[in-house]
Amino acid sequence: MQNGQGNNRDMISVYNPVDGSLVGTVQAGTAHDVDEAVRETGDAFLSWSRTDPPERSKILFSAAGRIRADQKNLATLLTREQGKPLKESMNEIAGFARVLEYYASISGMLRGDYGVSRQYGHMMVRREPIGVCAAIIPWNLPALIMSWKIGPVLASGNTMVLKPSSTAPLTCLALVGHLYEAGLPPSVVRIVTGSGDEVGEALARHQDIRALSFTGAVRTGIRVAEIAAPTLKKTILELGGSDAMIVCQDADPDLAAKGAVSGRFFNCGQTCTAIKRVFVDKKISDQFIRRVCEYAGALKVGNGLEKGVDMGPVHTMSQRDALHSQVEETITREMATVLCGGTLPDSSSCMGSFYHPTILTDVDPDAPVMNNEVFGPVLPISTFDSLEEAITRANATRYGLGASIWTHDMRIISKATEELKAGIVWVNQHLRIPPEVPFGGTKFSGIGRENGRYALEQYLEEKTILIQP
Ligand code: TXE
Repeated sequence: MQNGQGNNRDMISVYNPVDGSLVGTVQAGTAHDVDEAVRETGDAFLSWSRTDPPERSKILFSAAGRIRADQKNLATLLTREQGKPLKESMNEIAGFARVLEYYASISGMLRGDYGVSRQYGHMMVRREPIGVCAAIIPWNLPALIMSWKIGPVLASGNTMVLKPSSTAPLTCLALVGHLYEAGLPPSVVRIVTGSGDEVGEALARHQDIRALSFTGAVRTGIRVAEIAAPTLKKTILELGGSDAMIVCQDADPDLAAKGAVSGRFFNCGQTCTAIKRVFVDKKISDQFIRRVCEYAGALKVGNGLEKGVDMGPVHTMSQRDALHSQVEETITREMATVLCGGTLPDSSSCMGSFYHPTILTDVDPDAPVMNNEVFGPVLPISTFDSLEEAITRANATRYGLGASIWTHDMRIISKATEELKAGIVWVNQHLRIPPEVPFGGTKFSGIGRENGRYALEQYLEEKTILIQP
C-alpha cells in the first residue's frame, strides 16, 4: 500500500453513498508517512528534473493510453466511491487522460529567454523546476482535479506527494498505479492517504515542499495557507464558487433551461463551477422557469451504475445534511418559493444520501442559498429588470470563480464579460473547462491558476545567468 510502512496501521473505510456499503479501505497516513514520501520524492527530483521533456512526455502519453484502455473499470470504481452516474465517471476518466496528453504535448514548451548587452554580456533566463510539490484533492471530481495538479507538475520536471480525499481515495490510487505501469518511477509520485488534519496539514507544514496546490472549502484553504506561510511555499488555492448564470431577454429559453439543468445538476450539483444562482430577465422568466422544471423533473435519480441514471446521491450524509439545512432555513424564513424538491427522501425506503432536485424562485438576496456555496442539487432562480441589476447581483458574493451570460447581443456580451468578477466567464454555455486555458478564481474563490501553460509557470522558477565573455 502507498503509505509504505508495515502492518497494524489504522485504516479508513470508503463507503458507497448509494447504500452505505463498503467499497474499500486505505491506510490512515501520518505525518511520518508524509516525511518519508517527501524524502523519497526529494531524492527522485534530480533525476526526474534532468529527464529530457520528450522522455517525460512518453511516460505521460503511455499512462493516458493505459487509462483510456481501463476506462470502464476506473469509472465504475469512481461511481462506487463517489456516487456520480457512470456516464459522468467515464467522462471524468477520459478527462484525466486528456489532461495528461495535453501536458505531455507541451512538456518542455516553456523555454527560457536570451539577450545580449555590451554592459552585462550574455543574459540568459533558465526556467527550472522547483522541487517537491504537493496536492490536496477533494472528493467531488477526484480524478479530474488530480490531473490538473499532477499533469503540469510532472511535465515541468517536478516530483509530487498527493493526498486524496479520505472519502474518495480509491480512483486516485488506481490512476497512480497506471502511471507507475507506464514507466513513471514510483519515487516521482507518492500518494499518502489519510485525514486532512493529519496528512493535509503535514503537507502544508513541510519545509521541503516548494509548492502546494489545494482544492476544497474556503475555510480549509485559509487554514492551509496559514500553515504553509512560514515555509514560503507557493500556494495555489481553488476554493469553490457561487457561479451566476444570467439569462437575457433574447436568449433561447429552451437552450438556456437545458444549460441551467445540466450546469446545476451535473455531479449532483457538487462542482466548483456549477451554476449556483440563476438571474433571468423578467420578460422571459415564466417560459424559462417552466422549462427548467420540466427538464429537472425528467432527471432520473438513483444508483449511478444503473442504466439511464442522470443523478446519483450527494457524496456523504454530512454533505447532504449541510445542504438540507441551507434549504430548510431558506424555506422556514420564507425567503423563497419551492417549485420542486426541498425535502429529504423517506429514509425507510432509501439508504443512500439522495436529495431531490430542488428549484427555488422568488429568492431573497439575503437567503442562505444565495450567500453561501450551495454544494448540491438546488437551483435558486431570481428575476431581473435590467442588465446592470443582474450584473450587480451576480457580483454580490464573496466568490468569483465562474459566471455565464446567455445572449447573442454583442454589446451585452462585451459589458458582461468585462464587468463580471470571475476567473472564467462563459457565453451561452457554462461549466466547460478545457485543459488549454487557465482555471481559477478571484476573491474568496482562490489564488493562482490551474490548466493551460499557465499552470506550468506555477511550478517553474526563473534563474538569471549573466555571462561576461
Ligand atoms: O472540504 P475540505 P469538505 C466545498 C463545498 C463543500 C465544502 C466542504 O462547499 O460543501 O467545501 O467539503 C482536505 N489541512 N468544496 O469538507 O475539508 C480533505 O481531506 C489540509 C468545494 O470535503 O476542504 C480533502 O482532501 N487539508 C471544493 C480536501 O482538503 C485538509 C471541493 C478538501 O476537503 C484539511 C470540495 C486541513 N486542515 C469541497 N482539512 C471545490 N473547490 O470545488 C481537510 N483537508
